[in-house]
Amino acid sequence: MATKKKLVQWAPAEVKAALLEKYPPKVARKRAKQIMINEAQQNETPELTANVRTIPGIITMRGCTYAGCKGVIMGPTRDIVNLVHGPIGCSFYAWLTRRNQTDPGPTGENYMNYCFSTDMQEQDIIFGGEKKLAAAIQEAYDLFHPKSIAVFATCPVGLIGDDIHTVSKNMKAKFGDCNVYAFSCEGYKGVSQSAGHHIANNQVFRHLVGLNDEVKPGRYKINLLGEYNIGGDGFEIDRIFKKCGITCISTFSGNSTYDQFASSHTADLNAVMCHRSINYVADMMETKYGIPWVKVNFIGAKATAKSLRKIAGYFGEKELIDRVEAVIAEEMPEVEAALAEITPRTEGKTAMMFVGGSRAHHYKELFDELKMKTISAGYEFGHQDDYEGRQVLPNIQLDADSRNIEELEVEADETRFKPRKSETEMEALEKSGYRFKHYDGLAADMDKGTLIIDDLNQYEAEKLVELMKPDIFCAGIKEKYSIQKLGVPMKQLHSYDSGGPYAGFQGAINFYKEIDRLVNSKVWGFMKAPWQKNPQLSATFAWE
Ligand code: CFM
Repeated sequence: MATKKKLVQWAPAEVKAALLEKYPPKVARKRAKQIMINEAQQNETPELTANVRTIPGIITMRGCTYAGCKGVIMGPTRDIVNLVHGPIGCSFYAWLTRRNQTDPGPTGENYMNYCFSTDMQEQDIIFGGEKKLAAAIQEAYDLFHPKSIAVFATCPVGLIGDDIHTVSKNMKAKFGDCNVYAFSCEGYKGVSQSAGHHIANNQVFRHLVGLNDEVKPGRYKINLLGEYNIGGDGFEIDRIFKKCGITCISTFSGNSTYDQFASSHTADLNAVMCHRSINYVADMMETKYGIPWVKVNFIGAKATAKSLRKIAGYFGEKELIDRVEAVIAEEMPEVEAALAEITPRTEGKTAMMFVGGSRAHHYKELFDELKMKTISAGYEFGHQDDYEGRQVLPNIQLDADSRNIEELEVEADETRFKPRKSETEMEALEKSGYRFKHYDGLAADMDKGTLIIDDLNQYEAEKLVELMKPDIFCAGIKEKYSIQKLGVPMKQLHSYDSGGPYAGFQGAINFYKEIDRLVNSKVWGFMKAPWQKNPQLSATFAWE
């Protein structure tokens, strides 16, 4: 293992067969549908099975529905009290571990440092926890007088049937000046955290979006959807927006506030970064308020430039287009200088990425810039459209697990629906190659013959590393040490270990340096002790 060859020869079909070899036939058949040898670019019908239950007994990389709702979507919002109704562990483990950063701003209102929980006990499970929940909401209100309190259900809450929505509604009516609402995001509600995103999107749309009609200053107003300010990514993107003269009304939900959500319907474009977690809100805002959405990606210097141009192109005004070009021209030399220094050391090296529902795709940009090859990638909980593009959406078969998650029925708002562009303007943009409501997915960007694997598990991860010997493996904390023990450096792409930001221009430079450090470190060659490599010890007596 420790002897690293430059180019490992492997045939994708053989690797796939080797991954499935140990499984019982039924499991192997199921898993085979989630392992795709990439040649399916631009398909109409999905080739890869995704967003289905993990087979019991398999140690998945996934998280739960509660994690997707409380941790992912609502977690980074600083001035909403996030109160978890459940046993203390659910709250504690969802507290600050994701490294979403916050700047409390001039008001200083920031509840991120607190861990709010009803701390359910056995007696609450037996006798019901609604009274305890009401008391906890009251206590949080008395202590902090927040504008808003969000309540999150954990597994036992759903099992015993506490009516968190009625409790929240009653408390909201009682307070009069605090918006209280709840999320039925029990951990078991869906097959992964993805269901939690959908539940969060629905409730944010229902209870927050559109509450503040006040028009904010700014000429080019957008929302940045699906950016969570991990390791300060959002701060770097904000810096660039400011420089370009783009006003970000609201971020869903990195370093966000209650008022940002409430005002988000006043923006003129939704720029969607993480398609998986937030496409629901983008679609609903378009239907209700007439705000179009486009996919963007601020991971990778070239991708950042492309996304900025996309935003400028939408507004179509020379002033903005020129300014964006000037910013790109100003930022790129430092990026190029870093690449010129680093790429001779990274060129030709190989990477694997198994992350969430969008990063495995976004980060490929950065590896491309480093001239590294992504030989295998996949999502923990992406849907088929995240892999193969939104054109497969009409052909995705909805199973009972997906139907279990509420779909909001949205109509155009009678007074506030306002198309941001005329039909002819939209057509002209589309004709010039501009694509709204579109995402190509991961497969389109992966080379032919690479392996795309959904819901990779512990066993397959190790097997894959053993067979394909990548120079770096990217995933999360659960994978980190088992991979490193195989002598391959492992970079966390969820929390960034202790690094970041990796978004935007400055972030790209940070990433190049970090990857250079990891793939060129000699330490990985010392993973085996001398006696493991050569078990025959020989010695001589001192007097010989
Ligand atoms: Fe979107 Fe995310 Fe991701 Fe995600 Fe996540 Fe995350 Fe992720 Mo971890 S919202 S899908 S649920 S980009 S927490 S910031 S890194 S798995 S790839």
